[in-house]
Order: sequence, then structure tokens, then C-alpha cells
Amino acid sequence: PEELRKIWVGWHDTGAPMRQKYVRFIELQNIGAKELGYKDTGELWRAGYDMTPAEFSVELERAWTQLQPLYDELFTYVRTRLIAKYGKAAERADGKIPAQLLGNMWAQEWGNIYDIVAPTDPKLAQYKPVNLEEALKKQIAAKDPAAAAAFASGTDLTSDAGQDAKTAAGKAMVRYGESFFTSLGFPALPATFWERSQFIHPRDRDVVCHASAWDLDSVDDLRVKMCIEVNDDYFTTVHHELGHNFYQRAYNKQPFLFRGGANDGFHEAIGDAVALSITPSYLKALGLSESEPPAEADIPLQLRTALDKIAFLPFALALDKWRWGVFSGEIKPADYNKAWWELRGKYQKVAPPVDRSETDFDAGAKMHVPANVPYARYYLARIYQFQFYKAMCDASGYKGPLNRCSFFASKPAGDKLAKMLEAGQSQPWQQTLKEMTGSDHLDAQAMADYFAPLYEWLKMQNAKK
Ligand code: X8Z
Ligand code: ZN
Repeated sequence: PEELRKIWVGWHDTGAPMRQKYVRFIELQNIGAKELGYKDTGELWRAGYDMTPAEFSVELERAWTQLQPLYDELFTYVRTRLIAKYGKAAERADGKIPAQLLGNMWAQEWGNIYDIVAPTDPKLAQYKPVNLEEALKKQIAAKDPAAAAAFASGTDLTSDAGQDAKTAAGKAMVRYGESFFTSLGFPALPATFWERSQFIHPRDRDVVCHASAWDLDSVDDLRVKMCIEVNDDYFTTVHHELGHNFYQRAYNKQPFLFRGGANDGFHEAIGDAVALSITPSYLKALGLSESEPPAEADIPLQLRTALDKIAFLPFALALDKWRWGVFSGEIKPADYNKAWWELRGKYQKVAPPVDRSETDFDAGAKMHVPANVPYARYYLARIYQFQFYKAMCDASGYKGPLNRCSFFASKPAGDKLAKMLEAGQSQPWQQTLKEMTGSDHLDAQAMADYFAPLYEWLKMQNAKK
């Protein structure tokens, strides 16, 4: 915990120098938003959803009340297990979890601490979710000699040969994502994608590594810009980014104004909905796992998934609640940091590892704040992706527990997805959602259904102590 604390503090030190500039940045944006007829920029951001900004805020809260009981159980379970591991360093009198212990710099996704919180009951403990990092490295090295050197000890990764090997490994990662989309019937990515994308951190200059996906010409010049490493997180991220690229390509026949996601949450949800199909049986089909675990193994796997998917929701909500408050003036510059931790404490129940003050600017240490990328889109996406996933599972003819469905290679699922993507922004998103899922609103039910077995299990674990 001591080491994690130091790393956390070091990262968050990057925020402070931005604090004054951020105050001015907010003022300038609000001038623009007012000129466009909005009260402030937060209202402008909330106005992009075919409903009033006030209705939009209510929608987000409504979905949160659907999922909060599951978050609470997950939180209690994780806190207990962290205290069992770290003792006093994980225990606070106010019941919050110290943010540096959750396996992610922003405590936004907790899957990296799976090993610490994995079930101990031997009946379940025998089912370890596959070590994807290991399996990917092994498979990529075996299939692609040019990439193998990237994992071999003794390779100088800054040499020309080392850079080539890392690039080959990065491309191999993206190929997994591409092959999922082509299995659904989408055409392969163009040759220029492979020539013009940035797949790894270049050795000779500083770049923004935060993954992004680009459509340069609305014809077919699609690219990603990432710094890929071969591990679990990046396996998910390549699918996420390709979701953007396949969406961009699908709506580029629309008139200019309609070339966009049905709303920004849709854009963020496509690749993730596809990645939910990365089930044990899919990994087995790919040769990334040897066996397909039985039904009892669903709890460990669901726990691993929930650590990423469920834990994320209150983080995303807190982030944009903070920005809306900052834009409206309800949160004054003198209280930026205090309000930040109040909201993170209220929704996520996490706390900073060391005392913070108003010389700090911890929100600034999250890329989307200085880069000014709205964040409610990711909250929506976390919920929509389960709605989309269920719709595509149904289209594929799948029957059975939702969390075991993979619609890999299903043409009907692909056709359904293509139709939604091609519509772009040409009609209200409610209509697009209805055509895709039968429902015209954000609905956390599919997500709750997916995790229903885990919810029951967590309640039992938490009742035990
Ligand atoms: O920023 C992203 C993508 C690019 S749109 C990699 N995501 C959010 C984040 O990293 O905070 C995806 C999940 C949430
Ligand atoms: Zn994205």
C-alpha cells in the first residue's frame, strides 16, 4: 500500500499546475455556451440527448438507482477482502476504500485486483479466469515470428528491430478485434488503417497515449492512435476503439450532419457490446484458453467482469456531476478539490490516500478533464452495451444465461448491428434504440439480469461476516 500511495500521489501531482488555467478555461467555455443560448456549458453538454437537460440528469440518476444495490454489495465485499489483505492500510473509520488500492489510477475499473478479491471457497477458487495476458503473448509469439521478439528477454525494445516487434504485437492485438467484426459480416479494415495508425508509443517523442479512433476523410481513412501493450486491458480497449471505427465507417454514407452516433453514449458502447462476447467458449474457440469452465465457474468470471463494469458507474457519474457543478458555478474554484472528493465519496465511497487541499487539482489528473471530453457518454455506454449485447444475443438465436452468450460469427447479430450503425444520427436515438432492442430508453435491466447470479452470491458473502 505504501508503494501504491507514492505512485498515486506522483500521478495526481500532474493536476495542480493546471488548476488556474482550468478556472479560466471554464469561464471562456461558458461565454460560448451563453452565446448559443444555454445557461452554461454543462447545460449545453446535457442538451444532446433528444430530451431536456433536466430530464437527462434524472435519467442518469434513475439508472443508478437500478444498479446501486449491486454496487453496494460489490463494494462491501471488496472492502472486506482488501482489509483482509492490507489490514489497517485499507480500513477507514468512515467506511470508504482508499483509492490507491483498487488496481487503477482513478479507481474507475477494479478488474486488476481480481487476484486479491477472488473467491476463497475451494469449490470456486479452482476456476481462475484465464490469464489472458499470458495466453495472448504465447499465441501472438507463436503465430507471428515478427512479434515474438517483443516478449523475448534480452530484446532492446528501443532498437529498430525492437520497435518493429512491438508494432507487430500491437497489430496482432488489433487483428483479434477486427476478426470479430468481420465474423459478423463487416468488411475488413482498409490497408491504410494498418499503415497510418499509431499502435505503439514511439521511441523518439512524447505523445498522448490515451486510446482514440479517427475517421480522417469520411471515406475510408480510418485509424487508431494508441500505445498498445499486450494485456487484458488492451484486449478490451482494441475492441472498444474498433467499435468507433466501424461506426464511423457505417454512417459515412449519411449526409454530413447525420454522421455521428445516435448519441455519444452509443458511440462508446459498440466495441464494448461486442467485447462482452469474449466469453470462455469464445476464448477456447480462439485457442486462448484450453478448457471451457462449467456453470459453477460463472461466479468467479462474473466477479472479474463486475469489478470493471459495475465499479465504473459511480466513477463516471461523479466525474460529470462535478463538471456540471463547475460549469454552473455551484462548485466554486476555491472548492474544486473538496467538491471532487465529496462526489467521489458520495457515489463511489472512495477516499484519497493522503490529505488533499485546494492547492491540488485531482480532477485534472484524469485525461478527460483537461482534454474536455464529456464523460456521461461512458456512463450511458456501460448500460447500453448490455442492452445491445442482449439484442444481438437474441438475434443470434442464443438461449441460455446471458453472460455465456457469444454472438461471434452470427450473421443475424451482425445485420442488426450494421443497421443501427448505418442510421448514425439520422433519427432520434430513442427510435434507433427501439429498433435495436425493443426499448426506447436507457434501461439497466439487461445489466442487472446479466449479473443476477453474482448479486445473490455477493449478498451471501456479505451476510457471512
Ligand atoms: O476514454 C476511453 C476510451 C477512448 S474513448 C479508451 N474510455 C474511458 C476511460 O478510459 O476513462 C473507455 C472507458 C472509459
Ligand atoms: Zn471510446
